[in-house]
Amino acid sequence: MLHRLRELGLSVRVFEKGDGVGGTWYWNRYPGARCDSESHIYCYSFAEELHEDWEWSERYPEQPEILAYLQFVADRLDLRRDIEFETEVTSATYDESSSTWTVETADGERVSTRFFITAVGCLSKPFRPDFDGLDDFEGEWYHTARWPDEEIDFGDDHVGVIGTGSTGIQFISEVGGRADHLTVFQRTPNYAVPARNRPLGDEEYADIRANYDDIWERARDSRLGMPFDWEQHTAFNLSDEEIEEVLEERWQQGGFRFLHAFEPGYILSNAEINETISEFIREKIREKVDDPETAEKLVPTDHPYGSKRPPMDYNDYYGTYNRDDVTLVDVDEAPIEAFTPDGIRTADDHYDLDTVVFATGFDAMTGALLAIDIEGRDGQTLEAKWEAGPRTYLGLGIHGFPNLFTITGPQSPSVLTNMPMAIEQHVEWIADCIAYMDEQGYDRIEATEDAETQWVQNTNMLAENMLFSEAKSWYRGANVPGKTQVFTPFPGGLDNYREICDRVAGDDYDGFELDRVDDAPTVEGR
Ligand code: N01
Repeated sequence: MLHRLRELGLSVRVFEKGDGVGGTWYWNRYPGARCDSESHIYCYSFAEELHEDWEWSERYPEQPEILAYLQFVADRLDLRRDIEFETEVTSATYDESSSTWTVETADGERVSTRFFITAVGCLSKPFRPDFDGLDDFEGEWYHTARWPDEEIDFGDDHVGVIGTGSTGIQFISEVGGRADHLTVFQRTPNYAVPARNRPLGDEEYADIRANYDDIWERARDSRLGMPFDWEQHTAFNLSDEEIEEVLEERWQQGGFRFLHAFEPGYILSNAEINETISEFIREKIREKVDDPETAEKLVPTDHPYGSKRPPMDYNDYYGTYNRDDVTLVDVDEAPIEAFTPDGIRTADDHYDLDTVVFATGFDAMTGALLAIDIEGRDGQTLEAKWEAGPRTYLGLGIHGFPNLFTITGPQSPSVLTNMPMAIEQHVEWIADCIAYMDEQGYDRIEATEDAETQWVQNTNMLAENMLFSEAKSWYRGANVPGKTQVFTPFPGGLDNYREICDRVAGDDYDGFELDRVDDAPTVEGR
């Protein structure tokens, strides 16, 4: 966004809480952190020079490599000179008379700006359950999303992990065998599909480079922002054996290619085929875990495959439970009651622990936005407006909050896609919109109430027709006690969404109100 706005000749200041670039990949340094999107598409597509001078080493990039990539991009595009690091934005207030925002930082600095753009991420405010007794726990504890920048030696420790989402699964398979004992506190099992990570060979890489234009075109024009094909759109007319064959082939390919066995929207809306796929994975889990009782605890039955974000298995996750030094504790059956000075007490036992790792996720989608005290027109706060759940138009604009753009905001495809594709689409759309406003002499843009209401209804209706409502997921805010539960990302596909956004822009920003503020003081170049 910074790069594009500079290209438009605007003056831009970026505020960043961390002391370096990287966002998610700056904060999530836990052992095993890796991206589930394949590396060659988990990067920027807009500048060819970036592909030419960067080479990914593995099919899925590890956290240090992604962080190094983002540092490389920041240097190459000379971004750092406009970024204020270690600076937390605490509030942003819209002033109607001048049509400007005043952004305030924790240091007390106040900046006046014509446009206020948030790029705070969808999964950036960590969520930690409020367990009794944590203050009295005499061991060490960490949250995976605030991992220290140093190696932690678990060697002699009894380590406990709470959480078996994507993060927990990566951490558990990486640390199983590296600690004296690992105890996993699982509330809900998940469907982990083998990622099938491997180094990227020279020939394969040359092929990727030679075909990048085509790869990006297919990724942009896809539901999930990934350039993968499916042979059969649906499973209609296929026998059980043929379906099994397709699934087995995709299982061998691994990662998100498995989710492309059939068209992903179909998998997520057809309960019958979804159950066949879910059962296929359940059988794989049963095959991998030696102890049948442990296996059954690891088999998910409470939600359909894909109705929660599907995790990946990089390191024989299920095999980890065959080790003598790894124990699975079902805290759905016997919940965690409290921390004690020596460990964790559940409803039916006590576990002695030296270290506890919270892999308990995030206050997703809205948490980081609402952590900033945002006040729009007529003194309305975003927190008050979103009390019953987020309301946006396209996930880009909010009625009552003029000249605020939210990159990967609620009700945009964001987390249901390969994120860089969704981010780039938003960045391009916002930059084009600002350029259009300048060309036409507009000072202000605001989503209309009608357009916003229709968009929220549209998003909800699409989600209701899919299987998402059958899972207690962070997609719906169900992981944070007390949070309003509403499905938040746009589930209609990045391809369709892009078309809608292009049509809106082509129609003079249909659904937005644009106007001039005659007496507004000009804020030069902002
Ligand atoms: O968080 P989660 P995450 N007692 O919310 C458990 C992305 N990501 O950090 O399922 C006991 O998925 C909770 O249990 P339950 C990816 O989009 C991407 O793992 O609510 N347990 C669950 O098991 C992912 O989806 C990559 O019953 C409690 C876990 O904590 C998203 O980040 C890598 C509990 C939280 O799982 C979030 O993943 C990693 C309690 N009181 C993550 N409270 C990539 O590769 C919560 N839990 C790109």
